[in-house]
Amino acid sequence: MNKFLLGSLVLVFLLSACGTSAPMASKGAIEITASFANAVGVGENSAAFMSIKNNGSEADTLLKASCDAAMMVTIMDSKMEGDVMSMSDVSGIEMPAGSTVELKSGGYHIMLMDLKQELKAGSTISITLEFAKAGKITLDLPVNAIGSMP
Ligand SMILES: [Cu+2]
Repeated sequence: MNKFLLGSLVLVFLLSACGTSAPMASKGAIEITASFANAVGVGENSAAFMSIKNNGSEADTLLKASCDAAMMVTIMDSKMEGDVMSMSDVSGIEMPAGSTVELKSGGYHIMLMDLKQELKAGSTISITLEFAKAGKITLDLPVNAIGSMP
């Protein structure tokens, strides 16, 4: 993809209203849409949410996530135990061919721990996802006021 086309896609995303289903990043068979991170202060933890689709005919795996703005980044799953929500690290997220995995509140998410900078609502944060087959995909996530849902 050339730079001009990439720039156009970013512009299209910025111009479109919230709730758009147009992909905000894609590479190989992987397409990422509707993503955002929660606004928090320095030293706090945030979570990033998104929808990841594997359009390919082969399975892929989300191996890890990285973000320069956080001291540590992990992929986590959440589940309810009784009426308590607990989160645990996962070693990766399997993406069967043709599947869509939703990273959302109460499920999988990218945990951004110990932020080095404030995440202000309305700004963006750069996160890189690494897939076994598709490789690295970097996207600029919009930062939303905490508590807002995708
Ligand atoms: Cu978490």
